[in-house]
Amino acid sequence: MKRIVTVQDISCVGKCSLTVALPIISAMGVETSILPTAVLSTHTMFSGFTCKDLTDQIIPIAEHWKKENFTFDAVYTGYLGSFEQIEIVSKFFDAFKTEKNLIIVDPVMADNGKLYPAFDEAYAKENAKLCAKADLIVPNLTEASFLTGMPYQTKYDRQYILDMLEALAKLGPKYVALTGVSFEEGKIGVMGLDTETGEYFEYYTDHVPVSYHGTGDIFSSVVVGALTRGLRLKEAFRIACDYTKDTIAYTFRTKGADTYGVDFEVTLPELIKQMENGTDTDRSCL
Ligand code: PXL
Repeated sequence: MKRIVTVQDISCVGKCSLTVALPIISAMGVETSILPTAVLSTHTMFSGFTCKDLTDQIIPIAEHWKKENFTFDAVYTGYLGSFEQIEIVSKFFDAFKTEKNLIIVDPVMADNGKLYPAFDEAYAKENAKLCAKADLIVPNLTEASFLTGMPYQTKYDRQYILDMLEALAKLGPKYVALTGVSFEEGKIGVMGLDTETGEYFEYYTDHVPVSYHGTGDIFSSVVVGALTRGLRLKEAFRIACDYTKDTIAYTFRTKGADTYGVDFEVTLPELIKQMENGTDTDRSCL
């Protein structure tokens, strides 16, 4: 069985970060080790949340894992709490990168044109350095604009997205994928670039016009699970787009709009069925 490690916070209530990555990637048939970077009572969209920072635990945990000779088929990072944490996670990448494994960075820090409350521009710049070490990055449009310095636009054409992908590629990752891309009313999806071959890929689904917390983490977790199971890049993003859209649609149908989180637990069986095509082979070519 393949094994990944995901490095992000645990928000005890509020479906995001580790409380979605762990069940989703496990359900996809991949052992999911975790490295919690902080324990929060809830995610930061609730007021009055508590937070215990665990930055000082990252290096001792990594040293123990090294002694035990643990290796990971992928290292996946999401929400990281501080500038200092990014520097330490960057060292963690150096320690656990192998020739075959994938480093996947979801540079979680912003949405809808704005940084999340805990972050500033200096944090965004440091995040760009982490992206440089990744094999694949999956920013949304807002995060991509903070990473590249390109203006954030809500109305854009294909050239703007191509330019954004080129600018992200210049940061250094092998593959870049922009999420939340929409060229057509009622459709939304992902557009990506393999910087080595110059090939683009894209996939769109119907746009359910509602926003829930944690759906970016669900999307990235599915991409990580699918790639680790040996699926190709395009296929992994198709499955992630469909699963995220179906889960949002189900939640909207049964609960209506709120900002809490989606009922991904209900749609997991469908995702598991999609994984029947997983090959579990090493990815010689994405
Ligand atoms: O879903 C991203 C996320 C993860 N973890 C924490 C957050 C957020 C987004 O706000 O606050 C703690």
